[in-house]
Amino acid sequence: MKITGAQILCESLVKEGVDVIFGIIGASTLPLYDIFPQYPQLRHIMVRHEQDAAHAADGYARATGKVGVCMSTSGPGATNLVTGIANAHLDSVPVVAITGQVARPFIGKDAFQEVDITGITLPITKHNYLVMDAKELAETIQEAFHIARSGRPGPVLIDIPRDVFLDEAEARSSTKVDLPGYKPTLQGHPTQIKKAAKLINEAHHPVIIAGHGMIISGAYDELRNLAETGQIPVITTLLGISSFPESHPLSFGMFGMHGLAYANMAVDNADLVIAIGMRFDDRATAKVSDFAPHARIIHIDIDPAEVGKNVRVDVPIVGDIKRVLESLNQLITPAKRTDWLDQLNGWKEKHPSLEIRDSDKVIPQYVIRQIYEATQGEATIVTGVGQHQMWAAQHYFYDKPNTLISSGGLGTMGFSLPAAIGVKMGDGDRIVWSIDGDGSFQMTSHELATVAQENLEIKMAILNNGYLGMVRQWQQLFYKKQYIATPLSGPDLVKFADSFGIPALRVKHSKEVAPAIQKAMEHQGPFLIDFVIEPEENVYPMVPPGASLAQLLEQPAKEVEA
Ligand SMILES: Cc1ncc(C[n+]2csc(CCOP(=O)(O)OP(=O)(O)O)c2C)c(N)n1
Ligand SMILES: [Mg+2]
Repeated sequence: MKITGAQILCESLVKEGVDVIFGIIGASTLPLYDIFPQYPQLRHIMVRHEQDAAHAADGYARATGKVGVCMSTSGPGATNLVTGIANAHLDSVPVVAITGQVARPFIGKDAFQEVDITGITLPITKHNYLVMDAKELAETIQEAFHIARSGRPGPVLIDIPRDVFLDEAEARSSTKVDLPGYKPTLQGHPTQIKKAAKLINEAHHPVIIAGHGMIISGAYDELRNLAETGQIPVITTLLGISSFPESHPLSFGMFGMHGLAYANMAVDNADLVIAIGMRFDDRATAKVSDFAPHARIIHIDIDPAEVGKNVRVDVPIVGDIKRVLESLNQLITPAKRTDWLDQLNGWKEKHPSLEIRDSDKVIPQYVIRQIYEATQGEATIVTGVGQHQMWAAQHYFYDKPNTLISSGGLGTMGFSLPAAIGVKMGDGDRIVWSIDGDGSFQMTSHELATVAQENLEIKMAILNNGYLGMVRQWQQLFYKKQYIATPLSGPDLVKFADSFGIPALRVKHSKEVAPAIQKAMEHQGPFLIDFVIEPEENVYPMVPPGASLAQLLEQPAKEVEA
């Protein structure tokens, strides 16, 4: 039986288990939107900018492990998606982006709202398609979802000309996607796993570095098993946070440019690094030639392209982390490693990194800690990019799996609010706190309209320092304190939220912090708190650009308030 391209698309989406689509309509997608009422399983959430549709799909995917879907019209709608697609690409998030294209006869004519979106997104998608025949739609969509979610996940874009939505064809799909040339390796090579086990069993000072891949693979139990059997300290990347409970005695927090002192020291002094599902990003390794100078390196990752890309690796293992660790764990001999753990705990005592000073003023680290106390670590934290992101990573303690959602690779300001919408839409049971900077918030704050429209119970904490704070910090430390283009004004956030019908509070004193958080939690529905924080507070520790992990700056005494 023949049906229209638009129907084929909707049926295929339903088949793939899609329940939410984030998007904005336009001329090229009109024929598609027109039949949405026939598919009540597909809930369309209208956002206020296509970038946010992509971030919402990204947040949805990270929270659920399913593929997130975003949609736009041709031309500006499609180009607006680009930042969100790039964000998903750099953080390996399964997103399918569907763009309308001008009708086939107009392609290549610089038609109204025509852009070559497959050309534009080629380097920032795992794969993309321009579907020129309705007959190919069903199979293409099936393939796209398969590619997005399998192996190392990532975004896939499908560009569909307007008239393809209207053409009729049979909805032909296959029982199983079989793509020659795309067969992700899932099982690690047994010889490599044996070599790795030998190195681990013989190591005196091993550390595990857990990255985002650990969360994507859901290998929480396997990680814990490896760490506990071998008594190996666990350190995470930014996106590896919440892969291992931070209250566990073997947890030593995040390392990297704003890593905790003892985590950086552990990596710097290790004789073996077991890097799992991480890609040695420069914000993590710091000066790459000095990274873990005394260590052999085992690298476990599903993407062979990551092996040896940034650092030399002694034992690469390509495969799905969960499966690799299952095999590896069988070969690990129980160990104590008391001296090494004592040394790490000694560094932790000497360089606490997470102490918060007393003050009547609103100290951002204190705000984060109070949100942690009030939510008892049960919340999912979704951040923007900047200082507040680092404070949220450092000062909230993540014990529950997959509870920090943040833009790591691309560092996209504006990510928090739309991603939080996606998280809440994907998993309504989550307690969602968007922790945002005033600058990041202003990039996508129009999404308050979506939050209000869907009455999404998202709590928003804006750490308002009146600055593009992270950049101001660099100006202070490395550009002679010339604050050029970083002081930031903005709307009265309480009035602004109120204009969307969202209740809000402003907090200017330390004693108001906890009651405001309580109030936000007691309120059913969205709530915003404008925390007017110390404007020139800095994020420490910090590894200056070009320095090694060991050369980190800790909070200088003179910056600590008298
Ligand atoms: C889209 C985008 N533009 C610019 C930057 C560069 N940048 C990184 S952090 C930052 C400041 C962020 O300010 P804010 O959101 O207020 O956070 P704060 O650092 O003050 O906590 C800027 C401009 C970026 N990461 N993303
Ligand atoms: Mg700011």
